[in-house]
Amino acid sequence: MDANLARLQSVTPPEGESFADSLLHGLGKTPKEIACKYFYDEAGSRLFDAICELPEYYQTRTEIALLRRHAGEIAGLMGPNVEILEFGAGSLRKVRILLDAAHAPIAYTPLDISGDYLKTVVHALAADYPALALRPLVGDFTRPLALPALPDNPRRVGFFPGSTIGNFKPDAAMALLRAMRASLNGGGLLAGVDLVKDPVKLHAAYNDAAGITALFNKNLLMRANRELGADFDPEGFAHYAPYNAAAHRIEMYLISLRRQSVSLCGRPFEFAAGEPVHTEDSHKYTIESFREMACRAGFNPRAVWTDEERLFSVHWLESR
Ligand code: AVI
Repeated sequence: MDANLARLQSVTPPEGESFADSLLHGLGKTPKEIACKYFYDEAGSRLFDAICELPEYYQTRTEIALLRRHAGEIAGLMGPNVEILEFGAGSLRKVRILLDAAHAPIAYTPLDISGDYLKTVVHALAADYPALALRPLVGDFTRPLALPALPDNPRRVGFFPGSTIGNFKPDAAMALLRAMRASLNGGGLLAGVDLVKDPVKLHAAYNDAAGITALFNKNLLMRANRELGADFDPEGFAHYAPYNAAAHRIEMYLISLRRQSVSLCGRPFEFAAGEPVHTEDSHKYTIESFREMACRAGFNPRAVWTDEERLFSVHWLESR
């Protein structure tokens, strides 16, 4: 065990609703749906990492380039001796850029819904940053968080990269920003936000030629088979991800390719040929529309950085 690495701690109360409950509920609705937070078991988290490497998925490399280019300025805005709290930490790749630039950061608190995955990735970071207190937390950042206090109460800044905010409907996104602001105790938030752009480019990012996004989508069905003994045939469903230009969002579905019946927790679910199961929305913002939402959530939007093609944006928001 690395001396600077605390034991993985759970910070949200045990889920009132399990994967099974949520799936039974969502597949009982018309139209059918599966909540996108269930993408991220260990297999799904790895598939998402593979998506981030795809040539079509410009988000990750564009955001990383922005963080690298402006790391000095970002570190100045964050200030010295901070605790960085990352919401939905994933592979922990991007935070290294902040940790390398920050002035004597005291602690890093990655929060992720996939405890198994977090446990694996956090060790490498502990070895590379021996002076940093690392406090991995497993939990769902959309739910109330009981964050343990650190000795000396360092100023806390939030890090919410990857445009995960886009996976929430606008009302929920604003509520989430409000809740984050509350858990930052007056500290700022650095957020990565994907921008509205050419629909062809957006479509390609969610319909990659190698079919990794399709596998990521179908992992929901495979997860139900693995964890709940369901009998989904992943080949019986197609990945479908159109861009809804009016609503500024990619919508992701699994389409049943034939009439079929699937057994889940002892209950049969009927799917018509062509019937969609909604699995995700990925909302895109303009710089102005995101800043406006952040304002309504109680932040003062300060610096914003974007690339030459205006594909992606990184925002520094100060708590009001
Ligand atoms: C995590 N989230 C921001 C990704 C997105 O782009 O909405 C999830 C994803 N879904 C398909 N590809 C990537």
